[in-house]
Amino acid sequence: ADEKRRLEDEIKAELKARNAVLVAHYYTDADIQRLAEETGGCVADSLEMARFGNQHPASTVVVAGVKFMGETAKILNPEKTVLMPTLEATCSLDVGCPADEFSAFCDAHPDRTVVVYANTSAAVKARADWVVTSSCAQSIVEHLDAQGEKILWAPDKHLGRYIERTTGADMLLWDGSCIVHEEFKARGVDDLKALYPDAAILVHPESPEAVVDMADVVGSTSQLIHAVQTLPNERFVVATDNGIFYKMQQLAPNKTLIEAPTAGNGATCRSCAHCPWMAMNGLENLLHVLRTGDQEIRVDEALREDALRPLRRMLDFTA
Ligand code: CIZ
Ligand code: SF4
Repeated sequence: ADEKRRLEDEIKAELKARNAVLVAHYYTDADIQRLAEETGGCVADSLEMARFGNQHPASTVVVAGVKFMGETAKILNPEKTVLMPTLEATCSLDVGCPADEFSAFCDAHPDRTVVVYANTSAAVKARADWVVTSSCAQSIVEHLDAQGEKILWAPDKHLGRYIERTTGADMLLWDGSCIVHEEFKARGVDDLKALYPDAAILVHPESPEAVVDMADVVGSTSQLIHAVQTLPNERFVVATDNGIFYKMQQLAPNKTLIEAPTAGNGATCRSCAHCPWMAMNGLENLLHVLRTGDQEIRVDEALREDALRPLRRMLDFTA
């Protein structure tokens, strides 16, 4: 505990000395989220992280999350230094959508408007017409569908399928998935529902369709947090990365939160629904990058300009 305290104090001092701000995702470990809050940074989803980093006057933005979030910060803030605790923190959606294969897929379907999820590399974004996050994907696809556009969607097939069903848009889906959300099991959720009939089921749409179908609320991280604060239920079954419990419990201390099962028999698995890449953000590597300037995000300028266009569209649309 003393050691942790020492690390935290040193990180706080380094953030000040460097004119740096810490921006953390809801899925990072509680220590990191707490530190972001205590130092005037923010804890947010990827859309809010992008906005916050963009508006904050600090000259260095430290992004605790996964690589695409750091890249997005750099694309929006080329004049700022963007550091991450580790550049090794990636995402199965990003890894599962290599830019060359994706580009060939787009070439094969030139009649479609290309919409990509924020969880992609700068090179994939550069090929897109629109970038979306799970909090704005539905309204952006609705907007495009209303204009009669056919959509090519990448990379998450579960989120794509959900949006296709809710909007009725014509969507061609890339075959990608999140290794965390993909593991939630409908059978397990069903068992919990029998045990706690009064509980509201909250599901992130990166989860399999059968789990999404059982939800009382389907939504992005910020929408699920809002649901815990506003629904009258005392108990919630939550199907998303368990890093989110820190913020949910902080904002709704009297509610009981239960992790959705990643096994079919209703057993909960304490460490299953936690992204291994988000978990790579720790106090020690955070302090190290603040001291050394190591693990800096760099994006090629021509690529940056191409990736900025669809990102700007999203930010302007949601402004
Ligand atoms: O699963 C992720 O990486 C999410 C939900 C990102 C986001 O949009 O905040
Ligand atoms: Fe990617 Fe899933 Fe981890 Fe989010 S939780 S960063 S989508 S692997």
